[in-house]
Amino acid sequence: MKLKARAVAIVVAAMLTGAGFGAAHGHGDDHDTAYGKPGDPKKPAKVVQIVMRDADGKMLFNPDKVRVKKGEQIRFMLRNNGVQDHEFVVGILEENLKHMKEMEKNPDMEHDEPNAKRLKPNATGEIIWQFTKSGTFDFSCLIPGHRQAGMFGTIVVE
Ligand SMILES: [Cu+2]
Repeated sequence: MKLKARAVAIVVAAMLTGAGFGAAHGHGDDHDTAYGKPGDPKKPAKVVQIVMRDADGKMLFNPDKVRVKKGEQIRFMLRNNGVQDHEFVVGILEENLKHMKEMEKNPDMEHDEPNAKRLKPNATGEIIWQFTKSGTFDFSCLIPGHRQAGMFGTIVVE
């Protein structure tokens, strides 16, 4: 029995290695992206609190600038202090802008993906993300009109 368990462990390890190898060649399905990958909730993470607000036609994230060390895992603790639904979507700027245009056609699109969270007023939520690549990335609320009203921020990974 012991031997069998060990054999299974080796197979699993081989599969994990295989997945990483696949990702490196651009066809992995483990959510590796140009801006990092979903974090592991069991591992330590730096907490970054982000508040969403809306008032007088303006919408914003506070803070709207976040600095991260390459390889660091971040636990974004999100709170919606506005009176409307808002969402937090981390990504590369071009993708977020493209996604924003798609949402203009489908405003009811809801996100619950490793890099995105939609919150009702007074709701809280969190996203754990590991930034594995250096660069400047975007976070936005992609609900139609919100980014244009000021709801975006920048993440600098170095
Ligand atoms: Cu919003």
